[in-house]
Amino acid sequence: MQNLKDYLHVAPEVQAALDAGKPVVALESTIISHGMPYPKNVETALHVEEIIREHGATPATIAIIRGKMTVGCTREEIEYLGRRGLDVPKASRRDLPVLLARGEDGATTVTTTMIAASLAGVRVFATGGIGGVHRGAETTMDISADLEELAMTPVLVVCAGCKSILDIGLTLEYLETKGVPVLGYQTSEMPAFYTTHSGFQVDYRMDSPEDVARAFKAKLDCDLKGGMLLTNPIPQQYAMDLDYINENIDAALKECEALGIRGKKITPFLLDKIQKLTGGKSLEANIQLVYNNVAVGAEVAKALCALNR
Ligand code: PSU
Ligand code: MN
Repeated sequence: MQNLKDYLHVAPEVQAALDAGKPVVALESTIISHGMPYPKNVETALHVEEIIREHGATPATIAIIRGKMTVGCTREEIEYLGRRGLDVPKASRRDLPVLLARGEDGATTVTTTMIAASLAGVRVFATGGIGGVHRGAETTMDISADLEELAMTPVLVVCAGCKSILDIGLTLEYLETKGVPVLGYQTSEMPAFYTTHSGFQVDYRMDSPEDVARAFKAKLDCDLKGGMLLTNPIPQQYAMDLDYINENIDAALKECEALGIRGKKITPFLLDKIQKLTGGKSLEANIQLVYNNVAVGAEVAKALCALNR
């Protein structure tokens, strides 16, 4: 891939860590520009990087900056992405070629963060929640590109499961079809983002970062293609009441439908609506679960590096 450097910029600190075989954790930018309001989004993104450093790994926040997939955004770039918010285009796989060719900016979703991480050689990525099969997808066909990316790109994604804005059961069926292992971190139940409870089982319970790293290494060693999903439940003290959050999710879904919102706008609309309906309580839970995920991500990245030594 001779011309790749025209489109990919890896920050010197991140490249140095990779060259030295040290742990790096990728982070997405749609959560900054489209997932949380300013200035909480910037505060959270910067604190997330600190947590990763405290755990002895190097953070790599990923975004498209002036036509380059940037692996390791600067503090100024994070501030810019957060301040511009929804004006930064949400960039999924289908958006990537045009944004790169035009030299534009883009907030990377789970999909494009996995693509850029993989091109740079970063194997572990931590975030809040992934996209999935939407409720009613049997008629709308609204299935996030995140699931296809997990099927083809070799990155381990740490998340808190998926929100019940999605059909969790169908999301798990889709991942099974695509051969994506769904692991639970110290749990056998798939977490549902704001709650530890979803009523669905994960494929395998993992008890330690080493356990996860060994399974992911086996996948890479056998060139099985695609990623893995490690679901990590929100810490109990920050978990929300199941009925309360589900009522608000249902209200947000009804409003989305009534307003006729379509396509890539659906997920950001629902996230924002839920935050407004819960008076910021869900935002606090969201922030805390991200902190928890990046800490686990850093530990898994360390364990993976130790195996490759
Ligand atoms: N779910 C969340 N927070 C998020 C997202 C999803 O709880 O910020 C973002 C992620 O970037 C994810 C994207 O990759 O939304 C999925 O969008 P869509 O459903 O349009 O594929
Ligand atoms: Mn969609």
